[in-house]
Amino acid sequence: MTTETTAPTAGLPADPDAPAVRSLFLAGPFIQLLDPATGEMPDEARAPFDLLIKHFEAQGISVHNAHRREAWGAELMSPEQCTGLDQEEIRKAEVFVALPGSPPSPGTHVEVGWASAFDKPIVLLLERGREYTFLVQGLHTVATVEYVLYTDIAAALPAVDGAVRRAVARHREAGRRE
Ligand code: 5HM
Repeated sequence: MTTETTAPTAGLPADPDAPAVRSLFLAGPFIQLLDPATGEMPDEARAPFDLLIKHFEAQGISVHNAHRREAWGAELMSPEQCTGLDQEEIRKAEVFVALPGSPPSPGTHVEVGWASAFDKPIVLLLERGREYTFLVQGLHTVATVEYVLYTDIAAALPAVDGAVRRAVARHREAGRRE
């Protein structure tokens, strides 16, 4: 398990031999973060997504994220619209990164299931001191998973980069052995 204190240096790829990553799906809690008065995510709820999206895109990675796609709640899709779209985008993405949420995000847990069933390299961002369900804790026994324990997402960005790099490298290595 990676922590923000033992992280390798930032940047993807900082190591010239590290595998390049072209696309990524970023999942996380959505409905529970909408302000009932406005139907939109308040700034503080958007911040971790916004930070991660900008961080990955600055490295040339194409990021698919439903929160941004749906204008942070202002253009919320129907279940019929978003389900197939999300599944297809996860299928197409090279890496799946998720904040499973605490309290848990039901949609994100469905997506974690899809990503592991599609055999994607997975990075799970877990907030320190929170509880996560057994199948999230144990997902690494059935899929290529890197966990990042964080207190502050911004401080954890180098650890996130290291986890993405390792998940992709381990996945490619496993593919070569098969
Ligand atoms: O159950 P929850 O809303 O927390 O599910 C969030 C996850 O489902 C996100 O990762 C997002 O990719 C997907 N989702 C979506 O794409 C969810 C909703 C609302 O539940 C939505 N579009 N409108």
